Amino acid sequence: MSVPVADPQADTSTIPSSADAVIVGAGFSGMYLLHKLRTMGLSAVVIEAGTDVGGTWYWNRYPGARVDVESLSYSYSFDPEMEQSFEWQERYPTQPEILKYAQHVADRFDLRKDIVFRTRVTAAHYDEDNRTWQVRTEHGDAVSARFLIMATGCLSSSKHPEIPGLDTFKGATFHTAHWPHEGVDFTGLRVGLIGTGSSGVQSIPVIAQQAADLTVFQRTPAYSLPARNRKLRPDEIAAMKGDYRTYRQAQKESGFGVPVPPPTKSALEVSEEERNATYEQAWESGSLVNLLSAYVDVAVDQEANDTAKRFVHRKIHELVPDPQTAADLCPDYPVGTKRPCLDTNYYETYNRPNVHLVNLQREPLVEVTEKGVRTAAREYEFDAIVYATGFDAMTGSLTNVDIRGRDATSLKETWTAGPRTYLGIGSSGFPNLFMITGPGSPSVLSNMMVSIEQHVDWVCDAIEHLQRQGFATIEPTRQAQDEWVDHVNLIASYTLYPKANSWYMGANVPGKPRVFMPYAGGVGEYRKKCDQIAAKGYEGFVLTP
Ligand code: NA7
Repeated sequence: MSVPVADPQADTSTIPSSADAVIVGAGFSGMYLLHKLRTMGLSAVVIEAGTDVGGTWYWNRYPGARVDVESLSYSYSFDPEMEQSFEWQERYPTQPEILKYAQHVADRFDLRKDIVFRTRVTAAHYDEDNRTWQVRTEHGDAVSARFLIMATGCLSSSKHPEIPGLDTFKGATFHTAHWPHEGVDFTGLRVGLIGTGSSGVQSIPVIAQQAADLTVFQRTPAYSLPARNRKLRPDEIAAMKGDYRTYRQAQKESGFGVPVPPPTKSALEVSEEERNATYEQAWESGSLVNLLSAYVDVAVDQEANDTAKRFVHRKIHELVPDPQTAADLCPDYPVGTKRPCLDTNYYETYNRPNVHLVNLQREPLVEVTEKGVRTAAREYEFDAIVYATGFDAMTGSLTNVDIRGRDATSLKETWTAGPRTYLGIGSSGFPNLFMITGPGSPSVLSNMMVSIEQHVDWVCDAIEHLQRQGFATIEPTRQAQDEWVDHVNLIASYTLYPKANSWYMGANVPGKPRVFMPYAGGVGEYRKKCDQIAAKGYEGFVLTP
């Protein structure tokens, strides 16, 4: 695997022996946490594996990487002055533009002086006598803190395909989530690419333009909409900046953290003509939320969802004239139940003579060989292989750290049948441990910036409450946690989400329990619940003096 290259510009600090809070991860969650805790007068240290800030946007540098939420929406709202002064260039910003934004935030608040880079946290054990977390790093450093805040992101523990021979290949290999900082030149190369989630869908069209030949190995096709990306117009920037507060409020109250007019009709109560016109509008708009929110029942009713599915299938067949390739690209699970993608020329790329699609459902992967990839049908020879095989999502970055709470209880062992949290923020048995956008919260089903800010604000308010009222610890009760897990499952059971083998369900990682991990009740409703719980003196949590 390629190893990330050190960034000479990144500053590093030495790790203190103690702090009020240890924050793990310097992505958008960790950065805002650090800023906020500092303003509350607390000492905090952030420990980060990368060489600079940015989290997801630091690591995922693959060609074509972009966010699928619009830039003016996918940004912090906590600093109105920064909101006005930062100038986004594109509707859907590229990874370099988002990273530039993260670096701008780090500079503006002088964050790096409290971030220890190039350091992975390996363990965090709760010391009951001293009511502190003892945090250890891969370099053998130790820091003790009253609060441990995991700002580790939902998609940061990457995975490879579970097939033999990964190390035998003699050519170059790359994982989309660990892309070399200096980029990769595929000119003249025969490239194999495994995986067709967002990372595959975004990188395939770009790699196809460079490589002599690109073979894509697809286990499950993605639903993808054209992003219709473009430069932002001065008038739309001015309109947003002229009334940002109203928009931010609407984000907070919305379902996905992206305000859209709520649907009023069922997909089944309108004529086919009207329905197709609505879907066409969503397709042309370049917005995933517009498709998923086109009708009240797209996400919850199979028959309604089938109408959207047929529409996208028809689009794929229009874009890809070869009937077998088009058929192979058509997903059979309900629209939206695996994370849909936004693309630029994805389906059209399969019309290029140098691009080939291998449907692994017909021709399963067998192994990686010295020369390339062997399927049940034949061996394919490559100069380079790209793994766009995704992540051990939502729980991987938490369970990879040896977190032990009261009575040395291991978080990983406690979660063997699936993650157990209260609100996706805390877990019973782990006092003063907070997770930002943890399993059981809307997180990956939403505009992450909206969910991150909500969690950081809520956690910091909780910490302030402890300080003011003289409490030492906060921890969810077992009962509140059990009820929340049941509630998360119940909401998911009303939807079509459990019908797909998605990473939302843990289905992409062999042996991982099949549990729908995010909270599907919407960010607005979720926020209300969190606020009510805080207003009732942190109902469902035990606060100890
Ligand atoms: P995803 O969406 O998890 O996609 C990973 C892809 O890799 C997906 O097509 C997987 O097929 C495929 N994969 C994973 N393991 C294997 C094996 N063993 N064999 C063959 N194919 C495999 O990750 P991304 O990085 O693309 O995107 C993650 C999120 O980032 C995305 O949803 C956005 O929210 C942003 P599968 O579907 O599991 O059958």
